[in-house]
Amino acid sequence: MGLLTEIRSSISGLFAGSEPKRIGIYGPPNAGKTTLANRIARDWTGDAVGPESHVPHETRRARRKENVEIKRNGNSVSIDIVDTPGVATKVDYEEFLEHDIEKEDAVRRSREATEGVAEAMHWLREDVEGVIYVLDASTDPFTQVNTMLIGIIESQDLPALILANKTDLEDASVQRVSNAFPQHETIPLSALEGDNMDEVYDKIAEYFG
Ligand SMILES: Nc1nc2c(ncn2[C@@H]2O[C@H](COP(=O)(O)OP(=O)(O)OP(=O)(O)O)[C@@H](O)[C@H]2O)c(=O)[nH]1
Ligand SMILES: [Mg+2]
Repeated sequence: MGLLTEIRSSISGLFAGSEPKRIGIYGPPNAGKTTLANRIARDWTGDAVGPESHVPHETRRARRKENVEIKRNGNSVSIDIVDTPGVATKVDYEEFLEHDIEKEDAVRRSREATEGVAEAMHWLREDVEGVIYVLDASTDPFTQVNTMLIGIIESQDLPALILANKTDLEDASVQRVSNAFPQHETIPLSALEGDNMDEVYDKIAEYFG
């Protein structure tokens, strides 16, 4: 190795440990991904990532919040959070019509959401180094899980933290979510109320630190 190459590689070695990890927040539409991304961003940087909405497919392009530094027990872990559009098997414009959105707007939204899903899948294969998988604990996990997404996570061997969100709702069952992912640990939370965020941050540090 030439001297210059050697110097360059030792310099990049110095910085390798402090490079933020790119963590994608994945899951079905309406699970609370943006609510969670905003909570994490607000807790550690003071500003939000994007708008939250009860209308599914609110997030239609992936959004990134860079360099979020989470401090845990004297250590700190630096992550870029990528909030992705909800991954559904298909995006139907009629879904939007139920939310009082005009047809033309609904068709545009469903086209954007479909492109967003393809983009989120692409990032999962090419760009993301860890996954936070958010499910709505108040509905059946088997209707929410996308097998293609799980397949990519497994084949890329990405560290994946499974979160059972919306535990504040009466119908929430964390057990149902953890039964759907027997090989993983499932962490309960309410992104909306901010319940159990300490454990979520501990796990983020443990999985992605
Ligand atoms: N009760 C309850 N509602 C929540 C919670 N987290 C999110 N929500 C609500 O669920 C709805 C969807 O939240 P978002 O954060 O926009 O969901 P998303 O997963 O980003 O949805 P898309 O961008 O459409 O894929 C909103 O009305 C949120 O207020 C929670 O912990 N408890
Ligand atoms: Mg969203």
